[in-house]
Amino acid sequence: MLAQQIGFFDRICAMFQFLKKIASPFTKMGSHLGQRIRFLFSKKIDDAAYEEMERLFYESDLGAHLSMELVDKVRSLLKKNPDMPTEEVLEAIRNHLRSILGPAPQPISITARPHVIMIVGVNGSGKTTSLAKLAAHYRKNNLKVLISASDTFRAASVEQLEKWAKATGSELVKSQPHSDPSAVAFDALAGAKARGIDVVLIDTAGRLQTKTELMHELAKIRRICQKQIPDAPHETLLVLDATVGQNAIDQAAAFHGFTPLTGIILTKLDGSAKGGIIVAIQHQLHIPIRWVGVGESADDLQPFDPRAFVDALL
Ligand SMILES: Nc1nc2c(ncn2[C@@H]2O[C@H](COP(=O)(O)OP(=O)(O)OP(=O)(O)O)[C@@H](O)[C@H]2O)c(=O)[nH]1
Ligand SMILES: [Mg+2]
Repeated sequence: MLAQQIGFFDRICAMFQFLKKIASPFTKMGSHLGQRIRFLFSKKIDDAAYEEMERLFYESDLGAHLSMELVDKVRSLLKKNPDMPTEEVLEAIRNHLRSILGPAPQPISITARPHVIMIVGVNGSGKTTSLAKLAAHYRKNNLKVLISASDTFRAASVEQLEKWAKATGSELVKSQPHSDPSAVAFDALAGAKARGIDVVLIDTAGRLQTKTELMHELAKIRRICQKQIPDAPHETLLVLDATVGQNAIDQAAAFHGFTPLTGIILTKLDGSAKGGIIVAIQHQLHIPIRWVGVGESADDLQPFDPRAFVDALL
């Protein structure tokens, strides 16, 4: 009886978690930013209050430049209309953030076959897990997926991919540990062309953006892919961990310099109370956020929705 009750309780908890996730991927994020700004407005707005407002924006990872820009905006609005209701000020801030983020990115249509997606990023940012989530997404759309295990640096990564390939019904091309990652990608693309694969997902080893030699390796993988398919990779997605804060900007700028990025997957938003980094990246680098990771399982990946994001932040 007790076991039955516990089972029932677990199911209710799981259902609750699921509902929370589908309600908004950003449920956990930033809710206190809006509350704290409302609290500031409940008192007198003086220079100290503006300073505090700037600090609140900055702590939400919006970056120094944008935090200042937002405070200037509020200052000029209140100068023109000192009695402006708080909710109108907040809506003006939301509109400013929305204009930076732009409309939701159009879903990328798979026009080339195979459509090749290379996944890059620093160690542990969530590359392999995000790749698995993408494999699950494309498999759900009845596309044939092949994974290239081009992280030949970390032996365990092949095991990790074997598990995911099996779970998602994807094919896997792998090689010996420490073999050339470009050679694996070359073989994967050859196999994909021969076997009528729709989507190729290339996993790569984690690398620090400051290690130039390793960054050149990414450019090499790209060149070798083009020997098989001249316009591959059709997408290069940088996986960024939302919890690292402003360092994500440095990562994005450095990776973009070595291999042009077509988009960003921002992971671990389920564990972040911030997320303003999304706007800071758009503001400074104009690289679209395509997907957000909100957990560790295969279906915890969602297309980025700027409107839902801004509403959750404020
Ligand atoms: N909570 C949460 N955890 C995540 C998310 N994405 C990945 N992880 C976890 O982050 C850890 C690292 O994920 P990996 O996918 O192995 O990261 P990686 O970038 O491939 O790592 P390396 O290949 O070693 O560079 C794992 O424990 C994942 O389960 C996410 O969106 N939310
Ligand atoms: Mg990995």
